Amino acid sequence: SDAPRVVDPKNPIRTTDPGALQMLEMIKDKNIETVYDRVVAQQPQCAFGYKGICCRICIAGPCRVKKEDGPGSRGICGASAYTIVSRNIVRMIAGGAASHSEHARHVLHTAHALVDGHADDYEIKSPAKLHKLAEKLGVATLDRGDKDILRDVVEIGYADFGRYQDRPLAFLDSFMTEGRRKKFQHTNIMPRNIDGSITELIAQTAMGVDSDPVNIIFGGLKSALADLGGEYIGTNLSDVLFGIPEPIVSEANLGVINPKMVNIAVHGHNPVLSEMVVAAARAMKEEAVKVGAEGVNIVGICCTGNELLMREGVYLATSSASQEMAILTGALDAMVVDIQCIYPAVQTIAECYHTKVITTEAIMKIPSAQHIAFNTTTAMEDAKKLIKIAIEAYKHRDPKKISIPNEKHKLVAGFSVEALTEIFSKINPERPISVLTDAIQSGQLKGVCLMAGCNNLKRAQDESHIAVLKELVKNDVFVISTGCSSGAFAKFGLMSPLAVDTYAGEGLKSFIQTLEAANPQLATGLPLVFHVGSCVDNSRAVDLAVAMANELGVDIPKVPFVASAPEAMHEKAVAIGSWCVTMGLPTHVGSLPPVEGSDLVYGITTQIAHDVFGGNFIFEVDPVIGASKLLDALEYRTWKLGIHR
Ligand code: MSK
Repeated sequence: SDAPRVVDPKNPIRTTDPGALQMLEMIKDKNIETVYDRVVAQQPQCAFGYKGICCRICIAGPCRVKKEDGPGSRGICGASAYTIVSRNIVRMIAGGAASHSEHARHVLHTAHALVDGHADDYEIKSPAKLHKLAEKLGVATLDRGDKDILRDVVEIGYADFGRYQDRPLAFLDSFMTEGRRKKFQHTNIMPRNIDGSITELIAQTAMGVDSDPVNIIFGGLKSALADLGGEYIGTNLSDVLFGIPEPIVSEANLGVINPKMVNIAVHGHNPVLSEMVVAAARAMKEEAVKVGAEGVNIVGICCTGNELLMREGVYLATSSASQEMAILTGALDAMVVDIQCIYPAVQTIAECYHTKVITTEAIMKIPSAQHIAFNTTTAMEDAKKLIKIAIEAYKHRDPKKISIPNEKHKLVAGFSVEALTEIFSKINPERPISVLTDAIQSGQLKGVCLMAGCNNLKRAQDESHIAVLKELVKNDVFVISTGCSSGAFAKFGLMSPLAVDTYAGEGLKSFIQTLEAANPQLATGLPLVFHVGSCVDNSRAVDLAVAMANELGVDIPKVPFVASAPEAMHEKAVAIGSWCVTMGLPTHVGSLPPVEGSDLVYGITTQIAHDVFGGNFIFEVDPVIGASKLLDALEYRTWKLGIHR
């Protein structure tokens, strides 16, 4: 096998997160298996799978491309490496699009139940967002009640899932530049619905259907855009129901787990349940006090954590790869999970402690974990049940098992595009986004980078996120972040205003200081990196790129805007990266997806994509080199805009 051994046996420590490292030290003699052990045990990983040249689409296989030519160079049906690699990778896009869209569908169902009077625990928290959204979608607002408006918006959302007429996805089309709209139509990748795009892609890549890698990849890109449509539904309707994020102070890393309180981790992605858990926790403080605790402490993990951090200031305990660590503190009384990125192993570890793992969604159960079906009609009642289970578990804590890392950092989060626009508007109320584009045109900033994505233990956890960020900010790039990339920065104290002085280049520092001076109401100051939300909130980054394109009078491929997922892992990250490319963004990925088995597919994603869409993948596992390639891409774009430095 020539699969790269990604874990150096001499240095098997797979995290750089200071909280996780402390936790591992605390449990080192306890013989507890974690993800950091399992990734080592998986080495070396399968070379065929690694390169994407293992085909398991029919049960004549698995077929593996073993040779350069001859019968061993193809699958039993004759499928070439390029067909196998392209089919495999686009099926990952389908998985990602399905995940984001199911999340969106749940939020949509909740909004639908609210307007129909079946979700009394919810409300329209941001009528302003509703009206803005309605206007974008062409829904009339004059002399209409908010629930009536929301009903029409929800209908459009549902139509986007199943539209059969030849019209584009409203929750995508309405947010695009004219240039992107035309490009998607012209390349035949504009989806007309979400469910159909995903189904079509699975059918297209079934045994004996499409073998043309270019056609397969374009089918994948259509699903990637359907994924973005799902993200737009998820983000916008969550803002309507739970409020538009505004700058908010909080703390992150395992030290936010409080030994004196009933601790409940909410983990996954969907705010529909977790927002209720936060409200129920506030209402049930006295019940916690009755068992000797000081109250109920909700902490977040992964993107459920990000959703609550952005809107409620809930502490972020940790991110994806270190999720088991929260249970190992011995002071986590319950872990309430919804969907996506939840390791089944959390239950195995919880069984060594008093911690209750509770699943809540019909499509997400873990053997031996408790399941409480969450229902929007009985949302508060369900949330209270969950809190009661945690309070009961608190009584069974074993004080000898409690060891909480002292690692935690202050942070400022909550930077929706609306919040950023508001901040910029204090300098230029007429054209707020020009504050950002003018800073780029004057050379104060080099451009903007979206940092997104997961943890992937092919390199030590968070190492690449931190290294890429430090290179970018040192070189005056304005960085926005989502998902577990945000989690990394928050846990390391890099989402704090204090980090600006230490890490920002002179241009970025002066830009942030100018914003702070114009916004004295933001008493906490502004951070080094701006948290724009969870995985679905990558749609906010597109909103910012579109606003910049409109301000500059160009299409997105000309905007000095790049993206990076230094530790991409999930199928959702494959979908996000793919639509970033169609959007015209140079997109760095620091963990190689399985495309190296076909030079043709590799070339399409890294080069030909650029000719067609103006964006392309930059696969680079070395984070410093990856960052320098992003800086080159930004420099090229500023030069093309006529900005000579
Ligand atoms: S949680 S998809 S590991 S960012 Fe959104 Fe983190 Fe990636 Fe899950």
